[in-house]
Amino acid sequence: MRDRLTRIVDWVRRVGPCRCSLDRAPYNTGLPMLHTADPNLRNVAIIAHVDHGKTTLVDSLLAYCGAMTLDRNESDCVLDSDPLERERGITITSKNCAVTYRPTSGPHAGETCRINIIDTPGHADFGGEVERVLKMADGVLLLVDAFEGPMPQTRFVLGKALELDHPIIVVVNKCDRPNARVEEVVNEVFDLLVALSASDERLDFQTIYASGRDGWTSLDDEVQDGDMKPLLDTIMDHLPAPVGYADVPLQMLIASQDYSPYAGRIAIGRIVAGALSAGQAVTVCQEGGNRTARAQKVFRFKDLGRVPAELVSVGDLCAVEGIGEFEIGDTIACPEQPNAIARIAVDEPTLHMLFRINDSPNGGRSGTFVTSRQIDDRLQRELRSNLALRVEPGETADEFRVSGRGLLHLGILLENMRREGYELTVGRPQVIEKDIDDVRCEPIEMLTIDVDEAHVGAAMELLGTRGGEVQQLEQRGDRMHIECEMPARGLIGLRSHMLTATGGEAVMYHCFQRYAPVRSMAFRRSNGVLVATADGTAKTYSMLNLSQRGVLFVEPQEVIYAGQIVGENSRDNDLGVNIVKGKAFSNVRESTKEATVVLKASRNINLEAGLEYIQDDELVEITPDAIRLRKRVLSETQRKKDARDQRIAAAGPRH
Ligand SMILES: Nc1nc2c(ncn2[C@@H]2O[C@H](COP(=O)(O)OP(=O)(O)OP(=O)(O)O)[C@@H](O)[C@H]2O)c(=O)[nH]1
Ligand SMILES: [Mg+2]
Repeated sequence: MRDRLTRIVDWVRRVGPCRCSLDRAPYNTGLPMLHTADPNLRNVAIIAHVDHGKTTLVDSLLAYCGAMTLDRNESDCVLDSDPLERERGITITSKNCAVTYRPTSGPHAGETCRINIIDTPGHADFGGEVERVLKMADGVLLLVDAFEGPMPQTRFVLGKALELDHPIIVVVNKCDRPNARVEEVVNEVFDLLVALSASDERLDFQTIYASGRDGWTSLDDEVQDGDMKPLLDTIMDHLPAPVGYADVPLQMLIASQDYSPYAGRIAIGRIVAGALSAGQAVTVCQEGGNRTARAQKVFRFKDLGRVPAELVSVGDLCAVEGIGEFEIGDTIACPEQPNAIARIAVDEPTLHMLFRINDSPNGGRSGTFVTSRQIDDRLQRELRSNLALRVEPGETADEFRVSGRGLLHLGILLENMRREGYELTVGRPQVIEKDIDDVRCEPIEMLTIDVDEAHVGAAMELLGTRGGEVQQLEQRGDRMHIECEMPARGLIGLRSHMLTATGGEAVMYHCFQRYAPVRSMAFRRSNGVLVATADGTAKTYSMLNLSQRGVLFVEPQEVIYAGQIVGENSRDNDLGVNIVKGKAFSNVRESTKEATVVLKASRNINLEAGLEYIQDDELVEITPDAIRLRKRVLSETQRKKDARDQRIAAAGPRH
């Protein structure tokens, strides 16, 4: 018996949780068929490109099942609960929730069914988050905007779902849009599945037409009315119930986490084998070795929250309190047979940045955490939940090389740190190159741009200057849709230029595609900067004069230090300026009448704009109350000396 159990556990461990499906039972292992854990349970992840309406649809499902009341006049999604998510209108971390549903027809009529729902972020930079939570699901809802159709991130997340062989329900969402192209979009999804080499079974997908915002779903593309019942029925009828062995030692894969000020860290994951009861002694299998602990409280997901459970069985998702420190990817197992499940692997980062202490003259004025040790601790904490992040030591003890999936990925981390009271300076984002077969390669991204016809020329020209290769150009409604392959390097700073070139009309997204040999192309900002040469407060008198030379980034009376970037020069060279000089007073009465002059508005530099703007010799200073740009070397004399040395070195030795 023990031998059989060991074989079963070994098998589950080898293939991982997502291979445990009825049709791929381990026949050739001589083991019995896996049995269904709970026939009325479903675990479903919602995946899509950014803004295709995932969270809005989950909100509607929760409201329909009575988990909450929905205020349709409220534009924010209830599930996007983090302040930063509400501010930006995007999902940053995936969320677990569950609905209880009683079908009135079909095989489950009259039974109480439970559906665990995992809402995922759609932005490409949070792709790592999607990759790991997909392991908790048995099937996916692939949402596609009825106008936009499949976009780069649709391809990425669908590829990940196919890798795990998850059954798919395609939800054509936003069918209420006046320019919806429902039939074409379904065909495009089919083509995408073919391009991703999906099996015949996956190509035979069920389609639902929906408007998550208006709260209806339908099996017929002609019917634009109803409620969420068709979708819930389709989930129950077309997605499999979880399967697994209940009578084997416990294995739970930690795929996510939460935090409570009372209970500390909470592990969230799926019971892959066996069952977990509250108060049970467990072993946490970690990379560095095993550790015994007690699962003090165990919770099931219910509505928007969690409810305590005595026992959670195989196939279910749960949250566990009181097991102490853990990492995402660890396994909670039973102490008698502590077998770890293969760790969750996510794609590599594509961008890195230098994080360093804030050593500018203004440093330490508004932040609480300013030392390199505090920054290091915070980054180490982030690593536990942010699987796509990497942190390596920099050249000095005050620097860290932080790598992530994109500018937004690292930008959100910096914004969170800033709000928590950290101060730091960061360098220019750099793409991560790698050697493949002795050839230096750089990441290439797939960029899509939707723009009105009048601005196509300007958009294409800009793409050309940044190394973009247009793959497709087609008319969609009254707009043009451009698909283009572009080195990730060319994307840094592209958004603001694209918006300027297209009069704010362009909507663009990008997603990692592949690595390709480095193309020798350097992008420099076309304008130089105005750099302060003295400490003090910015004076309106100087600002009036300087506004002739370019656009200023600072406000009157702002505290300035020498080496701070105070504006953009209208020419291509950097210019030292004295912005702190006031008007000299004298005893002589001026004969000219004071004229009323109006100072041009300054350009507001936010965190992401700052990161996209700076060059290699510049830094963004991030404090809880300000974002400033500065030169890495603050002294003008030193900068000139360094530039001269560089010129001499570049010219080579004299003969
Ligand atoms: N017309 C229309 N708009 C919708 C519908 N569903 C969502 N939206 C709008 O689309 C925008 C994005 O909705 P979200 O639910 O936040 O999209 P999401 O896919 O969760 O976005 P991320 O999590 O950031 O990837 C919001 O402005 C919604 O109001 C719909 O059915 N019809
Ligand atoms: Mg969302």
